Amino acid sequence: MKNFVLTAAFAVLAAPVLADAHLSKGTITKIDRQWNKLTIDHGPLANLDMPAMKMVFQVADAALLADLQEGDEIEFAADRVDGKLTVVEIDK
Ligand SMILES: [Cu+2]
Repeated sequence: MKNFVLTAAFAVLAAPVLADAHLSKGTITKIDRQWNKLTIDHGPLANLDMPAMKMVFQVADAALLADLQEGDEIEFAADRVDGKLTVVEIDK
């Protein structure tokens, strides 16, 4: 029984970590709601083979910007969409 409880606790604690493995950390330094762009001071992006830097991203969907403010620390996923580096997911 004790083992079961420990295993269940591990599964609950580990699941969000594993689910977020594709996300990278960053701080929003500028929001351009007119053109759906974000400037993010970001950590390394493994999937894009990119080191940490500050840069502008296209945003896939304006709805992603709804709750954001400059200075927010986020976790996000970026990918190439039509040749442009684009934020496709944001987790605040
Ligand atoms: Cu970059």
